[in-house]
Amino acid sequence: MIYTVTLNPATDTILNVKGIMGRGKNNRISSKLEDIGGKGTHVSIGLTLLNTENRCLGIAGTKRFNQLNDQLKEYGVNSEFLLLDEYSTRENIVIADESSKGSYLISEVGIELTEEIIDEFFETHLNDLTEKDWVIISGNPSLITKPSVFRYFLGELEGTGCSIVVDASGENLLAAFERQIELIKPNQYEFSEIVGKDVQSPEECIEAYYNHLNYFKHINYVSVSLGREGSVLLSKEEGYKFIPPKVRTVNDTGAGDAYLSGLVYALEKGKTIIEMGRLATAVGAAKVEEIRSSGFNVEKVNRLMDLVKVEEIGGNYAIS
Ligand code: TA6
Repeated sequence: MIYTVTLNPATDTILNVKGIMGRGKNNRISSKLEDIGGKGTHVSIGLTLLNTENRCLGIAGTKRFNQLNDQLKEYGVNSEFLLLDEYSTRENIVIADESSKGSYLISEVGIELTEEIIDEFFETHLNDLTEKDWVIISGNPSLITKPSVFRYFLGELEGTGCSIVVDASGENLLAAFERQIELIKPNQYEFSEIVGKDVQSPEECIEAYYNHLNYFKHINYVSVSLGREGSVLLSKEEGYKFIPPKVRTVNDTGAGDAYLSGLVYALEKGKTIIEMGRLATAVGAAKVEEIRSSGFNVEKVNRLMDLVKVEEIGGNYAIS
């Protein structure tokens, strides 16, 4: 079974604005949508759309939880959350104008997790994990949660023998380097921090990866998103660049989560690294054409798959 875990879920209120957003003017709303916030929730929606059995888990505030859960049910997502009565499920705001330059994301803080809450989460939702299972941690705990709690969570997970995927940032991403991890998905800034070099292109990314292989020895795959440059997908044996086809950007919020759902789908099914990257890139491209933060058109994914450009750029880099 594939489990996604969202440690600080949210609902997204999406405000679509006429014209180009600006200060000192009346930015008029053309439409307002309630959607699911991320990030593991978005990965579960993606896996469900790709017709892969999965369970969407998380820890949420009791207040406002129905606004999230009702939408998950509409997508047919099988979800179970540990609810904390003292908190409210947070609301994030996504503002998308007609510039096609990307959206604005404004997010609430959310819930503070503790090791005791993590223990309760394991007892109630993760108590029968085996080495056959996959756990996809997507999204960070809130900024008021101590980094040691995420580290503790990873340690408990590793103890079950399950396959772990981590899409997190900052100290939470660094905690993944202490564990045996299937896949991480840093963006180029997070990757640059890890290798201590400002990588600006897929080629620089590949070179930095192979010149710092010892950093990644416990991580089987590294996917680095490089914005309009596309992404690179790296393993110790090979590395590829994936360039998405040109699409019309309506709302890029959630594209990374959709991309991850494509990676996880292919990885869990034992597909090749090229098949993983091609599907993930097509899913991410299909998502940005959607007005919502979550979901994508599966027929569009199938059409876009063949338009994804793939270049092998793994090379004989000096391995220090
Ligand atoms: O990746 C998109 C998204 O999941 C949005 O839906 C929004 O809810 C945001 O990211 C949440 O990110 P955060 O890092 O605050 O959990």
